[in-house]
Amino acid sequence: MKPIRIIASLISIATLMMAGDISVENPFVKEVAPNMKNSAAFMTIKNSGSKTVNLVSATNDASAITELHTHGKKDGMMVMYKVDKIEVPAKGEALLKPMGLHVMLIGLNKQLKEGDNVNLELKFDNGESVKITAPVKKLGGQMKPYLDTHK
Ligand SMILES: [Cu+2]
Repeated sequence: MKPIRIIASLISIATLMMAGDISVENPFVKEVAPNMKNSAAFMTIKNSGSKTVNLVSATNDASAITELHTHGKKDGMMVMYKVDKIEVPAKGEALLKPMGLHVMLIGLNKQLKEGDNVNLELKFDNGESVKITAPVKKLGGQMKPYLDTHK
């Protein structure tokens, strides 16, 4: 191995150590119609550590309120509801996706259109805090029943 490659490897190891156990992949926020006041962020959260880590809160720069939500059946109806945490298993991942777990953006302070970005900060119960930038994407008609339950 050439000296320069050894140095590069050491730097990447140091970066990984500082970065902690949590990483976020493929974040995106759903584009919504101009009259909609809420949207949601989706992503894959990965945990490279040997202990379960929970996402316990989040903030973002596009809405007044940020909540952790899931989607499921209650009294025979498909509804959204708030959860206290989203579990990211050790050496595993949590998948936040339409019709499932999501970060809810309530009270949008601007219209979100494809091409915009939303900055989010995710806080975990191991003390880690992860900042991400999520592009706004158009998801099409599949999201309609999902958004209707967010009135
Ligand atoms: Cu929701």
